[in-house]
Amino acid sequence: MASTVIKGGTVVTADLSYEADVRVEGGIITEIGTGLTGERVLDATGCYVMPGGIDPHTHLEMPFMGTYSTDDFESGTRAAVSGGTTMVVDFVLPSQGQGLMDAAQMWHNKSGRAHCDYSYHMAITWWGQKVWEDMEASVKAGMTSFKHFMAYKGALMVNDDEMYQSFKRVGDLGGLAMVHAENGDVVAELTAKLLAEGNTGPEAHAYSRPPQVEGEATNRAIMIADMAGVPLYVVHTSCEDAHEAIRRARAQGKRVWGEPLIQHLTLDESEYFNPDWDHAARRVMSPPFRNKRHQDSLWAGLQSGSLSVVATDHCAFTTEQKRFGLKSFAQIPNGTGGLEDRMPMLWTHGVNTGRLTPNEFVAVTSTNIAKILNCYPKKGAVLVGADADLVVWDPEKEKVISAKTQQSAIDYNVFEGQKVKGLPRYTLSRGRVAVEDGTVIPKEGHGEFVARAPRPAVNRALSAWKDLTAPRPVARSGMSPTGV
Ligand code: DUC
Ligand code: ZN
Ligand code: ZN
Ligand code: ZN
Repeated sequence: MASTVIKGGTVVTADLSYEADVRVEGGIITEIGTGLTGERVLDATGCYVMPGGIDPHTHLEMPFMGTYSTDDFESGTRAAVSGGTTMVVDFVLPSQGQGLMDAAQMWHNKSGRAHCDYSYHMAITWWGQKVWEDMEASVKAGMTSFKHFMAYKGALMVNDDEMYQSFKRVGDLGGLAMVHAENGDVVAELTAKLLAEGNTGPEAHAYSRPPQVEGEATNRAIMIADMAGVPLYVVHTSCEDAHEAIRRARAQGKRVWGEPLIQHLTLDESEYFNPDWDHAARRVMSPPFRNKRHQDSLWAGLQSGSLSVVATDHCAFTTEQKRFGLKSFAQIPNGTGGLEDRMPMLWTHGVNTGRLTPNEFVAVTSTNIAKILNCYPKKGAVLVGADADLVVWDPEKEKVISAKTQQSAIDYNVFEGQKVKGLPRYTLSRGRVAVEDGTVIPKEGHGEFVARAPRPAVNRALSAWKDLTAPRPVARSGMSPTGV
């Protein structure tokens, strides 16, 4: 089998930086050392050799708000590898009444053209016996993480009773509970009020989903997860209010993780007040962009370790699709792109500014989520035996982000005009060179599904609620005090 050697670079992992060559054969890393030779040599002089990025939050070709997100598994994963990301985790979204495995089959049918590996989270979009049963089949098929929408009332939202029952089931199956944490009832009230007052433009979007709706829902989900005894992953943590709840939970020993998006870290709410309607509408996503106070909180969370993962929520709609909402911001399809730009933007604004070390960069773009989702060290590692999902990162390479040169299939880029420094020289997907000197070498269908095993051992929250071991007086009903 032909071998490739990445030569002359500095290996950078979440733990260590050291000079070494890396040999790749048959899709995996077979040797790390000095003076290695191989049939093909990739020059990594002056570069960092890092685990390829993992974006755990994408919506490719997702049916949503009356349309489908425009980037599919083909253009989406082409954009991913272009920016140094070698694995995406997309959300299977069953329609109302649809079985989970039925929906997963639909996602398998869409993902056949992927250029890099992928996995799925399962969304719990409705609740019933069929869902309860299918959850076990989902875990057996390697889809062990279950997302719950606390917003999108009347569509995707689940109520607290359903969420508690589902969380308990996830815990029993050794899975990971996930939430989109916004109080959907309050969002619906605020949206109706704003529209009734004549506030129909995209700038009203941010007012319909203030930080409080996210802080409240995040805290509620954490408490429900604690009572259900399940670890919790909070997607798109955008504000201090949500971060505060996550920080507190972690300090109490709860297994809770927060995921800021590159968009929330680098773009702020002033975007919605741009007089150009298209400009503002293209940036409508949920949660909305926040102000600097919240951005500072997210950066501090990454630096201190209270926030664990940087993702994108990549859900790209064209300008034409955004214009569905010309008369009402509530009809603007929610979502922005970012897959291609996450790594260069985080390097530029995180590493080049001194906020993050290169090792911390690897942790928050790849290794942490590989561990949380239980696919480490197959993914997220530079180790012999690991998948050769690698990025040869040139810290001196620069570009100006532009829709004209992007891989994504939409007609604009929310980071348009931003100068980034730090880009892939090579991206390898299971050993295959997918980017060479910054140019994508496409191969549709190269990507494979990554199944993930459940993990019962870590599946217990540590709060007093669960501590029923101490002897306590017994009440007449036979129950003892809860100890809370
Ligand atoms: N938020 C978005 O902006 N788009 C997709 C779904 C979501 O929660
Ligand atoms: Zn969401
Ligand atoms: Zn503009
Ligand atoms: Zn999302």
